Formats: sequence, structure tokens, C-alpha cells
Amino acid sequence: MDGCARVDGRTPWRTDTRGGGWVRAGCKDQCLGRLGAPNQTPTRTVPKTLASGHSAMSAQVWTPVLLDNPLMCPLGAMLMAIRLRGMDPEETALLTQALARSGQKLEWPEAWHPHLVDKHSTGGVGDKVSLVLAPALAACGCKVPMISGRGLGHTGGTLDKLESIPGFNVVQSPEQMKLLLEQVGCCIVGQSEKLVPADGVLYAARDVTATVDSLPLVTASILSKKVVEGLSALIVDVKFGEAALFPDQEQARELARTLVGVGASLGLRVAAALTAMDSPLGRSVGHSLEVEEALLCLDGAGPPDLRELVTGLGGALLWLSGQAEAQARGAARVAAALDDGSARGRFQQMLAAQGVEPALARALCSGSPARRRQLLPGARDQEELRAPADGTVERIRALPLALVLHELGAGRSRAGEPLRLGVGAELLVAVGQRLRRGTPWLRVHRDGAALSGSQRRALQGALVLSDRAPFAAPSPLAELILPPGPAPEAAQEHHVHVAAGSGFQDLAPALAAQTPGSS
Ligand code: IUR
Repeated sequence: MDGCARVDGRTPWRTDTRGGGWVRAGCKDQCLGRLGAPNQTPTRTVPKTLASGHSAMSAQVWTPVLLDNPLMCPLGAMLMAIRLRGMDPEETALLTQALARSGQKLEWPEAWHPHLVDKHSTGGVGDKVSLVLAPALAACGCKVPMISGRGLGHTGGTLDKLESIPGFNVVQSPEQMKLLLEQVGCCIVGQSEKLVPADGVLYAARDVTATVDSLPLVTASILSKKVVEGLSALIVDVKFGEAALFPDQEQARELARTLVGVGASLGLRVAAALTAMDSPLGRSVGHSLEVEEALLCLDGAGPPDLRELVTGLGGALLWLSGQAEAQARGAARVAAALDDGSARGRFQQMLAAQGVEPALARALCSGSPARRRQLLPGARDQEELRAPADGTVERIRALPLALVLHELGAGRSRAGEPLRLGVGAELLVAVGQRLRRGTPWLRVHRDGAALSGSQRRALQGALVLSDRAPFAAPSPLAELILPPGPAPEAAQEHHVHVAAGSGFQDLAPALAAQTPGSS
């Protein structure tokens, strides 16, 4: 084992010239024999195993092995082989099951079953939907046992955002989760030693081996957590666009189809929404700032694109699980829970039940935006950027914004690295708005020195202006891919037709209509 580092992101990976796989720098041969037959280097064995169609079987073997021994260098080779060669749906389903079985399956009372729903995202800039949607669904009578990810993107994930709230604890045992669902209706927790531990190992290893954007690995990672939750319905928000994991909409659609299909083969009712990720979602990016914006949405206010995504995804879930007779009806119920304060009430209860001082949870949920800002970790300084010319805001490019915020400490470069929770940016203008030269359009919250010249240039490049007349920003919702099989019961009762198979549906018109998915 000499010289072989843990999969913790500290040691750089290099290509293993003997086998074409990836090993830790300094890794000696002694640690390479663990996956394959004795004296065979797995950097040779693993791709061969994959090529001969036994990857899923081997996945069932190596999943428990990697848990006992996350020191293994061949893990990187396996991941890279999967990324390069892919996996068929059957293999992906077996890998998903193997990951799910690495921990406990959650058990719920039978009566909860129709109400058990969840949402997951492939990750986007400014994506705080889960923070709002989980309590909103709880307020609509759902049970939401959300096992979330830390985020492999530039600015952290849902759990990181929640951890900017002092005291919030993302590690909950299955027993605590049950109590939370009984008392509050929702919880947001992380993968842990008891919950899908193998996904935790793979997640960290993918982050440092350039294997995040592998379709079967994303599918298995997301679905393994959801299989464990024992859901009635799941919706996955699959992002496409410049700042998405799969920028190309066709590729994102392929991921969406795989999630729906593999989910169905595992008995999980999965729908996938394709949503645009060219501009950030909402007006805030960065941990504390996103919690503030989630609270605004829970006040029944906040940016329209965020509210639209929350109500759209929530409406689809209520409909898919048979709790609403149409997507539009479900969306209206989620909107009502935001407007009448019941969703915010559930959020407050969830915070208090997950470790936040009850007085702080109350102050955050009932306080003014200014008071909330005082209660959450802030950055030391703020710096504004001004519009370089007159024009209409065509787009605010999420990618350069996220890359600069990453540099300022809002994202991790290595698994386990601490984040600067107050670092982020507020968009002071909206897409479609007319701007005058010199108007402030971006406020950056930073801890360190002033923005460098190149950072300012990159940020100014994110503002795309045109000569067009002002326009209404388009909806981020592009398509909804439905699971195969019959319509949900409530929908059938109301003669709502669902296309057979996992055909594509256009979610935006479907939300407006009474008969979603009809064709
Ligand atoms: N969320 C997950 O849980 N896993 C992934 O691989 C991605 C998002 I990308």
C-alpha cells in the first residue's frame, strides 16, 4: 500500500502508462491487485471486464470491496473505463442496485406510500429549488425523504447551501428521518455511512478523476439514492445549456430518457424535466445568498423563474403520484402553499428538527430580508459591476459567473474542501430588461482582495446585451419526459390521457392545460 493515497482529492491522478487507466501518483503495484485475479493489474482487467459485458456483475462485486477499501487505485480506472465505454441500461440498473444495497433501505408505514415523492437535479448555477420544493410538497401533504448531493458543479450543492444555516445537520439516521417525516413531512439529508455509502465514495472519486459527466454514472448515482427512499414518484430536473453538466439538449435528453427507463426497470416511477441552464436560476448565486432567495420564494415572492420551476416540478410530482388530477392543479396547490406561508412554516420546522436553534429558525423564516442577511454568514466586501453600454439583457451567462465565484471560494476544487459560505453574487437586472450604460448589473460578495482585471473581464463577458425591445424572460421548463405505463389513478379518474411509453411532453403548455401529456 506504500504511497497509495486515499480517495480524498489531495493526491493528483496520473495516467497509468502500463494499463491506460488512472492511478494515484506514487501508487505502487502492491495495491493494484484487488479488483481482478491475483497478479493482474486491474487497470488491464477492468476495461476488459467491461468490454466482455460483465461490468454490472463486477459492479456488484466491487461495490462492497470499494467500501472496505476506498484506498484502491483501480477505482479511477473503473470509472474512466465506464466513462469511455458507457454501460447499457441493464448494467446501469445493476450498478444502481449495487450502490443502493451498500446501505440501508428506508422503511415507511404502508399508508405513506402514495405520498412519498422526491425531486433531484443534475445541478445548476443558482439552483435552490430543493430548499423550497421539499417543504412546499410537505405542506401539500407529501412525505419527502430527500437524500441530496453535495454538488459536483462550480458552486456547491443543496447540502452545502443548507449548511450555511448555523447548526443545520445534514447527517440524519434512518430513524431520525422517519421522525422528521412524521412530524414535518420532509427532510433534506446527505448520503452517509448508513445511506448509500458506496455512492459517497464514487461521488468523491468522480470529482477528482474527470468522470463526473458519465451518463451511466450520473444515472446510478442519482437513482441509487432514490431507490433507497422507497418513493411513489420521483422527478429529476435534468439541466441543459452552457452551464449544465450536459450542455447539449440532445445529450441531456438521452440522460433524461436513461433515468426514466432505468428507474422504471427498478420499479421506480421517474419523470424527467429538461430545464434550461444558460442563465443562473433566480437572481442569487452562492450559499447564504441562495438561502435568502429560497426564503423569498417561500414568502410567496422572489424571482418568477424560480417560482415557476418549483411549482412546475411540484405540480408534476403531485400529478404523477396520483395526488392531483392534473399537473396544473398540482402546480396551483404548490403555489398556494408558497403564498399562504404553509411551505415556509414547514421549512422552519425542518430547520429546527435538523439542528438549527428554534429561535434562529423562527427569526430566519419570519424576519425581513435585511434581518435574514444579518443571521446568515456574510462575505467581507461587496463590489458592483456596471453595464458597459445601453441595451436589452439578452442573457446572463451562468458559466463565467460560476467560474469566477468558484475562484473566489464559492465552490470546491477538491472533495472536502471548505467553502466560503458568504461568497456569491446578486444579479441586479433580469433577462429581457432594458439597461442604460453605467447601471449596476451585478453585485459580487467577496472575502478577499478586489476582483482582478481578468475576473472583472470574465464577469462583464457574462452580460450579453442586444438591441432588441424588452421582452419577458422565457420559462426554464422545456420538456417533460414521462414514465411508461398507465396514467396516475387520480388522473385516470378524471380521464386525463398520458401518452404510452416515455414520450416527450412539452411541460409549459401542459402546465397551462387541464390535460397534461395529451397528444
Ligand atoms: N446528483 C447526484 O446525486 N449524482 C450525480 O452524479 C449528479 C447529481 I451530476
